[in-house]
Parts: sequence; C-alpha cells; structure tokens
Amino acid sequence: MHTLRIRDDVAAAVASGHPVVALESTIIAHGLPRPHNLRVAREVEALIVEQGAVAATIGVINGVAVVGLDDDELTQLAGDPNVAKLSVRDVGFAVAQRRTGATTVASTAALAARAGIRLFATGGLGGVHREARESWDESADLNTLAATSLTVVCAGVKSILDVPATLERLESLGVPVVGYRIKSFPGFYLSDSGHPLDWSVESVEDVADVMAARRDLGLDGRALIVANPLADSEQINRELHDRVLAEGLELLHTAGITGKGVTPFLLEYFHRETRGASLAANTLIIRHNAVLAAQIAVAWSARA
Ligand code: PSU
Ligand code: MN
Repeated sequence: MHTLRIRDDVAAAVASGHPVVALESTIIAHGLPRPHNLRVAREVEALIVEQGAVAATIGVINGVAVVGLDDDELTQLAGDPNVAKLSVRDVGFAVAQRRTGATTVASTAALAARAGIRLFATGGLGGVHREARESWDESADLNTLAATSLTVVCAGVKSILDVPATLERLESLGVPVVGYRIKSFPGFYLSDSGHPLDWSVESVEDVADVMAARRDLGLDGRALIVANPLADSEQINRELHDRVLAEGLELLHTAGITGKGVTPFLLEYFHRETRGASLAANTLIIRHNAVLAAQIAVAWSARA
C-alpha cells in the first residue's frame, strides 16, 4: 500500500543534508479563516525558500500521507470547510480509509520525523486545556513531542490553554523549551506570558549548538521547543485580549463544545471578536517562525 509520499525535492534535500522545514496543515484548515489561510500557507513556504531551505507542508490526501503538498493539495485543504482534523492517532485510519485531512502539530511532527526532517515551524502548540482537571483535555501534541526527534519553532501556546500547566507537563515529559531572545515563555498573541523559562539563546547558532549537544549525548529522542515571541510592538492589546478570552471560554461552556472542536472554536472566536487583530498577530507569528526555523535549518545543515 502506498501510504507515504515525500515530494521529490524534499526527499533529495533530506538525503543530501540540505535544510528542510516542515509545516502543519491544521493551522491552515482550522486555525485561520478562508481565504486568508491559503495566502498565508503559500507565503510561509515562500519565506522558507527565500532563506535557502525547502518547505514541506504536511497533510493527508486521498489516503496518502504527503510530506510536501503541492499547490493543488494546499488549495484543497485550505478551501474545504469540512476538512478533517487529523491528530496523530487519526492518521492510520485516514490513510487506510482513503480520506483527506489536515495534520496537527502532533501528526505533522511524527510524519516529518519519519521523512527525516529536523525542523518544524508552527504558530502555537496544543497543550493542557484550562478545565483539564475535570475534562482531562490535553493535546496529543505534548506526548508526541516527547517521542519525536526534531526542533519545533512556536510562539508558545495560546492563552486559551492553561499555560503554566502546559509548561509543567513539558517538564514532566522531559521536553526542553528554550526562549529565543526571551527569558520567559511567549504568550502567543502577547509577547510575554509572564512564565519564566530556565534557558534562553541569542542566535540560530546557539540553537544548533543545543541540537548538536543533544544529538551527541543521545538526548534527541524528544523534540526541542524553540519559543519565538512577537515583538512588543506586534502583540495585541492586552485588555482586548483578556476580555475576548474570558468571553470565549464562557461561550465554550454554554455551547457545550468539547474534544477536538475546542481549539478551532476558540481560535475562530478570537479572530472574529478582535476584528482581525488576532488574525494579524497570528499571521505575523507564523511568518516569523517560518523564517527562524529556516535559519536554524540552514545553520544545522552547515555543520551536519
Ligand atoms: N494552536 C494554535 N493554532 C492552531 C492549533 C493550535 O494557536 O491552529 C492547532 C495545531 O494544529 C495543534 C492543534 O496541533 O490545534 C491542537 O489541537 P488539540 O488541542 O485538539 O490537540
Ligand atoms: Mn483536546
């Protein structure tokens, strides 16, 4: 059965040690509104290419896990309002049953690692949900990153989640988090979540040093999370942020939404209620993270 397709240029780059950056497709299908999502998907790929790396957006198309979607496939995932959200446990079913779907951080990381890709750029990771004490809702992103060998660039996790609980879980799972030119965990829409990090770095060479040390010591079976904040001038207004967050969480309860619908619901609420401010911030985040991941990939491949 033909289950995995790695685009030719991606396979060639991996084989020859050239820089490659993986991108997820759930952020496109479920994290950003149409038709803006397709523009962003194309734009971040172009930014990665500009830095001298190959961009590989990952998804499942008609029962094949694709590492390096072509433009038609990207258009299909971005345009279909009913596209499935496939976390890591869903991929086997989607492939066996010839389905199409977008991959989350968890499933993208797993497929990227399978293809030999070392860098992955995303917006925000999934994490521990705020009501997790009752619901046990914790994203599979965390467990998967604890078992996947790559470096993930993100802007932290959205404040729709329980940020300190997510950091605690990452610690328990042995997943390292390093601030990129910041000593605390970024707050996604806000440049600083206020939660301190133990480690920070100042350059992409510093990140490559950490990757090399972890590889040499056999510690790289887990992902390395590079947390890249928005600049202060790029973050959204804190009062607006806090108000919309409170309303969104309240509405979630009223609407009785649970499970994998929670994250897309809250993201859409944010985009609507901030009248585009959160969308602008989200887009900037993805662009910044793609550029940084590509620069790390270039630094890494120069020494590998
Ligand atoms: N956080 C965001 N934007 C997103 C997601 C998370 O700021 O688009 C997506 C990612 O694909 C992530 C997934 O892997 O949501 C997590 O969903 P869940 O909580 O259902 O695991
Ligand atoms: Mn969940």
